Amino acid sequence: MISKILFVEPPKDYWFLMGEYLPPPAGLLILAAYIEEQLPDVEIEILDCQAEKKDFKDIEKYIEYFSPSIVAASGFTCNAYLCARVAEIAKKVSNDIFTVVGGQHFSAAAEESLNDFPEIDYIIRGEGEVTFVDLIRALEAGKNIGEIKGISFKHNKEIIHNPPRPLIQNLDTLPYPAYHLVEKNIEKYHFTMMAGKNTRYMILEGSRGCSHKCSFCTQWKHWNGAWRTKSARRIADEMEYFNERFDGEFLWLTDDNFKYDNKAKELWQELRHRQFTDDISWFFQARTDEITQNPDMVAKLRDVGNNWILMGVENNSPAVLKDLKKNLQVNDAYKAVKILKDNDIFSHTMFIMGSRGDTAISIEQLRQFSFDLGSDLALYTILTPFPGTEIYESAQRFGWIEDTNYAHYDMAHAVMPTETLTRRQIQEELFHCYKDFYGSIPRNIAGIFSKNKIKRRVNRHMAGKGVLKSLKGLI
Ligand code: B12
Ligand code: SF4
Repeated sequence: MISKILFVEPPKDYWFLMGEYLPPPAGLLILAAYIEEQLPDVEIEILDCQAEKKDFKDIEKYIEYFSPSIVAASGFTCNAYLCARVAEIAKKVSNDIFTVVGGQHFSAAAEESLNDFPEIDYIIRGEGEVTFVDLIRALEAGKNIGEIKGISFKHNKEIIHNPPRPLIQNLDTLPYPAYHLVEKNIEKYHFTMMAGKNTRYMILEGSRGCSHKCSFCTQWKHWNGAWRTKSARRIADEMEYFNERFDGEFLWLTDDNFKYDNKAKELWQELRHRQFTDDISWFFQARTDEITQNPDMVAKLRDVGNNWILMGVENNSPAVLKDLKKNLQVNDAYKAVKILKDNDIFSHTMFIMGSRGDTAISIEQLRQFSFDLGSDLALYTILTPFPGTEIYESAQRFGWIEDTNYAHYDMAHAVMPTETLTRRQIQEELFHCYKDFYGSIPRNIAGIFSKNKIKRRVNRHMAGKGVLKSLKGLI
């Protein structure tokens, strides 16, 4: 009898580059909402260890107390071991508990994970909602798991990967994320650097997937190379609901590729109609080419609260961009930063170093490019071979990976060398990027005295001693 499901958000490390934050466990809330809708008799709880400051001992006690039929967890590559540990604890409490994991890492590394972690019963690959509900129904009815699309599992020591599940056609049919399940924690969710310590931070989905195919990115493969969006009205409805029902004031859209063409105008109309202004700020990620092609819409969305945009600029070298299959012009980066600045939108750029051909000279050129670009926040990262990416396949084939500890797959640790730089040298280069950018006296003075409170806050964090100390610790 499947009567209770416990979702566990394990205790994780902070991504120190973005300062202090506590995110709601968005993926789990989205899944939980669908299960609640389809299987109203199943009792669901979410144990958010980050919000509730619980450790693995507490997880064990909670599983004993709640006595669930299924324990489920989700994690990125750098959190994979934590999810496996949750499954291990569940099995320790009772071997009858079914353990289920999903998400981008486990989908891509299903075979390896089932081999390495015998405590995991089922891996749900790709889109989770329908597959998880089918699994629960099959377990309840004692039906053959082999018929459920999208699942990987072990049967008599053999690993079985059922065929993939087709994607949900219309994302508007999904229920709203089940924030009511974490209501007791809701006032704790915040993102200090982005919105301040006391501003309530909530995550919602505008779209899933991406139509580009960058060689370092897990996102497009996870969603079968398709980009699907909710309608503008539905996104606005969710934003309004989060604000009115839960006082959400800083809303993070999970979109990795916000496409202006498809919905920006309608979204602006919807939000304007609902009198969205600056009181509710919201964020997404967009490509520089999308921004340069849609300056008018960028300006309009600013008027209804979109005050921070993250852009994957990645690199200054057209050859590296080609290698990364990013399909962007370097010049778009300059134009996009200018468009954001002209509209008082906080411009956040991301850079990738550590490509195979990178040298000390090419990284110095990348640094120089990032200074010239002059975005408000520059985050430098190290090329990381996440399972499921093309880079991972090449790295495996050619034996580039020197560090196989997934806990280090956070884009701040160098896990493979380049042709000319050791991992230690890459780590030192990363340190220098931050030291040179955030140690600049004119930039710091401009940050401290900026009229824009976001810029003052970001400057305080990035120019503080904490970031450089953490980066030095990685060398
Ligand atoms: C919001 C976000 C964050 C937030 C926090 C999110 C959180 N709650 O912890 C912040 C800013 C803190 C963050 C940090 C990082 N992030 Co981040 N983040 C995201 C983002 C934009 C949205 C996540 C989300 O909620 N998606 C919506 C849900 C519905 O999708 P989903 O989780 O994939 O879940 C679906 C399925 O995968 C499946 N599923 C997932 N889990 C499970 C579990 C079960 C049991 C089942 C049945 C199904 C299932 O069902 C769900 C519904 O279909 C994603 C990109 C994206 N668009 O997904 C990146 C992403 C997850 N982040 C990524 C990375 C690399 C990081 C960082 C390491 C560094 C960085 N550059 O930001 C840090 C790590 C921090 C840490 N130590 O945990 C990568 C992960 C790649 C990988 N394989 O590891 C992603 C995919 C971005 C990318 N394009 O590469 N992130
Ligand atoms: S990096 Fe961005 S543009 Fe490239 S595939 Fe991933 S989400 Fe799409």
